[in-house]
Amino acid sequence: MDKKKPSLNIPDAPYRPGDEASFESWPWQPGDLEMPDPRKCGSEDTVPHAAGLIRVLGDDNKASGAWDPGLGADELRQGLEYMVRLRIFDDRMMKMQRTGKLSFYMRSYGEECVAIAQTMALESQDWIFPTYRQPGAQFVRGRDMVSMICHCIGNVEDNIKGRQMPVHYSYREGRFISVSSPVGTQFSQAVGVAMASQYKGLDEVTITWIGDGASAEGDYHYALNFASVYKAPVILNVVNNQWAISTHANFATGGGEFASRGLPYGLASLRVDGNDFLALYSVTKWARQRAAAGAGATHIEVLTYRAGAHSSSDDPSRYRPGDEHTKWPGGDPVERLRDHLIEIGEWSEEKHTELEKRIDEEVMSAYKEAVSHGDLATGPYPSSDTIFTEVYQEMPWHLEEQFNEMMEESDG
Ligand SMILES: Cc1ncc(C[n+]2csc(CCOP(=O)(O)OP(=O)(O)O)c2C)c(N)n1
Ligand SMILES: [Mg+2]
Repeated sequence: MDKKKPSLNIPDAPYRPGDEASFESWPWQPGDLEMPDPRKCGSEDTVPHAAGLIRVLGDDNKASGAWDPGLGADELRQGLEYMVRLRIFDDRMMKMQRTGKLSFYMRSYGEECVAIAQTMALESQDWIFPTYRQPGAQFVRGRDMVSMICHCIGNVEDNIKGRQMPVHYSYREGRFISVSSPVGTQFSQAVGVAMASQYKGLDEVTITWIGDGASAEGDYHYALNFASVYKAPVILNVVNNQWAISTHANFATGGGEFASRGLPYGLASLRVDGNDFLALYSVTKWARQRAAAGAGATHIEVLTYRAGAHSSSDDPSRYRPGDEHTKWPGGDPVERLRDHLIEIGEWSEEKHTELEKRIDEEVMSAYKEAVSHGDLATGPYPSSDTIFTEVYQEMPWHLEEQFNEMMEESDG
């Protein structure tokens, strides 16, 4: 008898180096998707939104449709400025990494819109549970660039005293929770905090993000289940940027469908163009209204493309076509908002060039100030006694024992 050959479905990336990438099968035009009443709608009312794509900015750079948030020019220019700041900051920091000034770096290239538009749509008391790909939320919450660079260097002014890898920021004043290196953990923690806010009757909403790859972790499913059971005021975003280092998004779901995974959990679920500032702002505002009204969580697939390398340690030309990001139908988020502002007569190429120049100077002067507190090669670094402090409010006995031992050794 012939032995049946074993087989298993092993998903693969649609394109590999040398292939011609094409994304034509996606529904790219701003659709006619309705905006349901956020306070009343259930998961069943969002079936078309999970299957479709919410888009406001069309290829003609005009805004249209029910999801147009109607933002004023000042807010749009502010959003553009934050995005340009993040892009230039990232470029400069990557150069610093390449010249040995930082040990490691991760850019948000192509995804600048995500954290910035979404954080702008929130209230200042709302909690942020980010990944390393949402540092831009800190600009919206007012974090000083010098302090961000001090963290990336790990010098004496690093607010977390060298405990974390660069880009794994903590920013208490902005309610920006420490980025966790084990991916996915923030998703279920965010739901817990949202449950606490609801229990205490506070007007606070929590937002969190997870990558397409990390959504294959259990934390994602625990989060969706708890969010659904307790109707937690939380906004659960899956940033589908097509890649998890060299692993294609198809590996996480078997076919690249993320938004609809919220539906069987009974969660309102939407897919949004993650390179469209207006659409992202709008869905987040909608989800916040929903959460604040006690209608529960919203699950959002943020559809985008990781245009850069995963990190300073990665070389994407090894596993995907080198020009794949230029084929992405969502285009570039910064250029799309810039072109929309120009289209409505509220911006110009000259103003944009001036803005880039001003921000570049700002980043360079912030870098100079940051290294005055210590650089990677020569320090000064945070003192070694800080190993024992600041994690626990009161030092537990076993740490106290080790601390005393260290002090005795340094005395002797
Ligand atoms: C639990 C865990 N597994 C593996 C890693 C190594 N790792 C870091 S980032 C990453 C890819 C994550 O991809 P994705 O979730 O799609 O997020 P993206 O980087 O695309 O934003 C992996 C595997 C980790 N940090 N934590
Ligand atoms: Mg990813």
